[in-house]
Amino acid sequence: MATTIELPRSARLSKEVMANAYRTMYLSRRLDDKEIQLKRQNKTYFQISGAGHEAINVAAALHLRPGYDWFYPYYRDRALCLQLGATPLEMLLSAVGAKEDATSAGRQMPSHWGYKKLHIVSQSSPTGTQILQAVGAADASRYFSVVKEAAELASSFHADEVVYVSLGDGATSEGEFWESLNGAANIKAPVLYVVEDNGYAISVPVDVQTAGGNISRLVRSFPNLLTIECDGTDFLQAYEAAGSAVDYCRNRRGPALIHAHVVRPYSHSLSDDERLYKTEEVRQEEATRDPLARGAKYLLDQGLLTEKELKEIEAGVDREIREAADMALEAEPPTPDSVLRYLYSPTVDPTSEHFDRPAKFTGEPKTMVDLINAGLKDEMARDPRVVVFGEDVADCGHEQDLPRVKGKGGVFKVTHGLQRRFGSARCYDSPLGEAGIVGRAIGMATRGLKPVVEIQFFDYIWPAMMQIRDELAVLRWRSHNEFACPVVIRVPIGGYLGGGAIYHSQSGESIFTHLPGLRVVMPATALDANGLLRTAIRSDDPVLFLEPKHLYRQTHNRSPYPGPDYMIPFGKAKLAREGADLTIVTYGALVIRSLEAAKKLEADGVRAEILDLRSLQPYDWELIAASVKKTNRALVLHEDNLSFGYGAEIAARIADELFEHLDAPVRRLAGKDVYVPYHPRLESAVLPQVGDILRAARELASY
Ligand SMILES: Cc1ncc(C[n+]2csc(CCOP(=O)(O)OP(=O)(O)O)c2C)c(N)n1
Repeated sequence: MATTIELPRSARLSKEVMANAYRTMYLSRRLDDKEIQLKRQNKTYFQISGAGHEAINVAAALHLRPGYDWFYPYYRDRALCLQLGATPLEMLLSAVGAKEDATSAGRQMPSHWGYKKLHIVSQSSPTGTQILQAVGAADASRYFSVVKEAAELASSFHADEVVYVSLGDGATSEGEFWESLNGAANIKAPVLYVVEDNGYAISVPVDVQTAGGNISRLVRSFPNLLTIECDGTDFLQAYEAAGSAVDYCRNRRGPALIHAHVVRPYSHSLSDDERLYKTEEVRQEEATRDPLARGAKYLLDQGLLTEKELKEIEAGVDREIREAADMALEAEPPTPDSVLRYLYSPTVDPTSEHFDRPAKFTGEPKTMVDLINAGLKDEMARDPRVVVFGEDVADCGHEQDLPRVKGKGGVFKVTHGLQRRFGSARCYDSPLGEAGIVGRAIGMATRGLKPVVEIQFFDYIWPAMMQIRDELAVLRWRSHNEFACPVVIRVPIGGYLGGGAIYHSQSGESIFTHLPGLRVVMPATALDANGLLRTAIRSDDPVLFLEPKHLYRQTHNRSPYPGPDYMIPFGKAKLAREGADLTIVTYGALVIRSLEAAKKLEADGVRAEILDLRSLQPYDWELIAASVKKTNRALVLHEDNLSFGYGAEIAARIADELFEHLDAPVRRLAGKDVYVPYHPRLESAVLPQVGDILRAARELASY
């Protein structure tokens, strides 16, 4: 029987490829040097280098396909980006923060890569967020391969595409790394992890950082994960490793992780001096492993290049960098008036008339849960890109058991029946990890899907905060509209449950309305929930969709089904009650309580006007102003804590812009500045009650 001997891949590399690889490595290093020089001349504002990481970078890029595969590179990946097709001029335009900077138009620090045409997704500074998004991008790949109608609408999808993500040894300590490995290994996501281990995270040595000092040892037992440890400063070794890992991912066998040992000769960044924490011996030993010097020596030793040819390559690169630097220094800076551009979609405006669609009612009145569920079903039927996942949202985690069980569909049953109707590819349980839910959703949305994810309780949204604050809300703005991630996050919120206590009754909407780039809505009725959810899903911005869970199954806020096209624009409040004597501005669970208080106020001859904001960011200033101009008195009311709360913003703006119309100070009534306790008597003492509203309104009316 014949035996096939697999030649090492590197043995098949031509002289041209080797010389070209060296050229990219040298280009990357000299670009770092140029940026350092420019920074020292105060012509740029920040520098962080890829020095020492060039060999593994170029080796990996040679096995990957720009504009075909997807990339989530770490800030040291200059050589990878160059090898994929980014140009020295593009990089130097980032360094000077030029208007024409392709990555961010002067908004991000340099080395925060992002080149749409190459599928290099805009990167941020948090050291672990990119990893979960990469799993999301790979999950999108899985989705497209199963839901063919969605694939037809995708801007780019290839059945054997790979998602590259890199990180440092320090970043492997982030929870998001471990969360991502669990997720990727579980679904066999085609993610190529490259851990570029230069032995330090700023000043922290890897043996202080990582148990046992070696990340490969820790990750080896993940099922479906291929791990390869290599010397990432040795180009040929790195090339072999990357080849095997990429093949593994392309063949859909699972994720692969390359643990590449590299060096970091230029300190952490230009703000760091490694001599403060590295001994001279360590520095000298690292210098012997410099990939650039090793690469040049190999080419000469093997006779692949002569000294002269090497010098010619280097001289060509030096010239190219000089020319690029001259051009970058001439480039126009961004204009100050551009600074607010692209926080939101420039083409889809969810506050516009387009999102104002009338209801066509049918059937009996339904609860808020029913009409959110109906809205999800409508949207999933309308658009194959709508995908629902989160903790417990599926009917049954074991699909084969579906015929024999009734189905769960979320702890509040809001997603009940979605898996059964649309299949397990379109509605599924995620692992219990909120950063993972949002991070993966961001990766999927970047690729054109419309994830509508659930965070089980608002109280548990915090692990996802980094993804929401630093990624979800920011991606479009930081990439100057090159990338977007219009995810909808549904979140049951709030108290008045009696027994919900500290960790099932929290509010905190103002923390999110404070984030530019994020839309925040909170309906109080079944009809509004249905109309606003459709708007959220069809808009092109990320939306935090807050569902007051106390209102889920009430009878007072029910409505017949309004039809599959019913929509309410964002930023439009509802006049919940007309009045002439004072304005109550509120939302969520306090709308019904205000209405009850208003009825009682009638007995005093006071007619309260009640505005249900519904949409918290943007909010309906026009209606607030019109109402306060009419009543001359304003009470702002919410369930969340009083201090630094949502009402402070509204009250301040009324005081500021409507001062001449006021006959009394602007009043606020809100939850006490404490946590919601378990016993219903204690809960009632913390959250505003009808009696409290009545008292506050009477006081204000008689001021
Ligand atoms: C979440 C987060 N925490 C802290 C920082 C500050 N910081 C920037 S780089 C860095 C060290 C990263 O080390 P490593 O992952 O090993 O990458 P290296 O810089 O060594 O290539 C730290 C702590 C950050 N950017 N993000």
